[in-house]
Amino acid sequence: MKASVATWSFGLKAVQKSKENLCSGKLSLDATEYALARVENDVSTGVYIVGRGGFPNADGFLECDAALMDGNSLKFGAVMALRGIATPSRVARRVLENSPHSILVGEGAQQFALSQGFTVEKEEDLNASSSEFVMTSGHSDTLGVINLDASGNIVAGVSTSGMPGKHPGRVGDSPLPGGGLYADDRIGAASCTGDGDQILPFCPSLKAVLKMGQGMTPNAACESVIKEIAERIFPKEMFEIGIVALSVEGEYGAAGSLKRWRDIITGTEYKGFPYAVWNSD
Ligand code: SD4
Repeated sequence: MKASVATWSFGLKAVQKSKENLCSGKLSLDATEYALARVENDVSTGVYIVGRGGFPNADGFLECDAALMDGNSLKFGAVMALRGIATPSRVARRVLENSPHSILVGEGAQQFALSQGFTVEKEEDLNASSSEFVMTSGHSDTLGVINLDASGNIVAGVSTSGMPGKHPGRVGDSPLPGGGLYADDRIGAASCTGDGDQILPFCPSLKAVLKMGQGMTPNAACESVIKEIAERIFPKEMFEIGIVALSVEGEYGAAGSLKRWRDIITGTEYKGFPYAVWNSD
């Protein structure tokens, strides 16, 4: 069984890319990196969501977080608050494979990227699509991708520019193991998106994988994670969170809260958390 799942509707491009690569025999790690990078650097439509053209921070700089986790080796590679690089997921892959460390941040992450042959781009070239467009069209800004290849290897990856106007150096849940992503070849993988400052202490991706390990379907595991958060924060207001999961059998599922800050700002009705999926069945 081969399968691919991604967060939000723009994740469809990542799933299509993953399908192409998984069907041509690529392994999950490659397929996940290529899918993330395709969306990060998507020149086909002129609309960018993550990576190039993501939301600037409070100082007007694009500062990206990205991570990959391999469910077979349990190796983890992440870059956080990385400036000047349009495809942070590619740097995260290099951290996973070519660095003795798992996480590199800020200047250190950029220094590492340079040592790996990446080019630091000018800020103007990284503001390729107007954040205004992204805000008003209701696009979300975190891509989570999970891929399962024919050998049974499952990999999760994420890429985000984080919260728009964030404090320089701020990191959310997305590039943290157990937070924005988790993968284990014995069970499956999960990835989540939403309000990272609120999400972070709940470790939703780890919890979803553990629940699948206890026998829940991916859908039931995702719903259970969201319900537990809702119960735990009651009577405070629920925050924005969406989670996708894929088992090593290729079964998928997702759940989300019925709240999205962009819709509140723009006065749009939110119809639920969209995600994209493909499997070879
Ligand atoms: C963050 N979780 O940095 C990300 C933002 C996000 O859709 O997922 N937006 O907090």
